[in-house]
Amino acid sequence: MSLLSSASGTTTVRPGAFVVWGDVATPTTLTVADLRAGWTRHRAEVVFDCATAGPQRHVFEGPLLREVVAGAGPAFDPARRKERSRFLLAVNDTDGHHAVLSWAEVDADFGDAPVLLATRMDGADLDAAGTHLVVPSDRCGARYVSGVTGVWIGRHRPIGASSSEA
Ligand SMILES: Nc1nc2c(c(=O)[nH]1)N[C@H]1C(S)=C(S)[C@@H](COP(=O)(O)O)O[C@H]1N2
Ligand SMILES: [Mo]
Repeated sequence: MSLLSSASGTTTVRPGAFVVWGDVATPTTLTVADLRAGWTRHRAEVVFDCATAGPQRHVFEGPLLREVVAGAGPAFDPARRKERSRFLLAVNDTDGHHAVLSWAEVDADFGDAPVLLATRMDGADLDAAGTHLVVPSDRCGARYVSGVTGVWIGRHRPIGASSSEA
């Protein structure tokens, strides 16, 4: 309960930490140190365009978003591709910036995008600032959410779906 209220912004997640929540077996609070210790680190040299500031170049290191989210136990059968393709991800900071992705975008059987939750940016650790969403396939920088405090995963619930389907 407190995890959910933290992630939705009604209480404060402690500095540098974020909550993985939504349709998961185990809502989990993680720090950048947890990300460093718990998953294989990947590296991404990226250039993205900011509508106001122009091209930005950064080097990020950190685990794959999909592996971190998988650790919380998303409520799908990992063997069923059609079931996984219904899931959405939403990543937010504390100040109202947020970005939505589809699970299929990052799933190895679908888009396989190497989206990271960075522990380092340009050689500096992000423990104090919080993890940074890295979407190397994006041309625009808007989904490079810095200071992430929440990662939500949930199933799309179509209008009119019965409760057993929802
Ligand atoms: N938390 C947060 N992250 C954010 C934004 C924001 O407003 N808040 N803006 C995004 C946009 S529009 C861009 S272009 C990049 C800019 O990244 P940089 O200036 O740090 O290179 O950050 C992205 N991440
Ligand atoms: Mo931007």
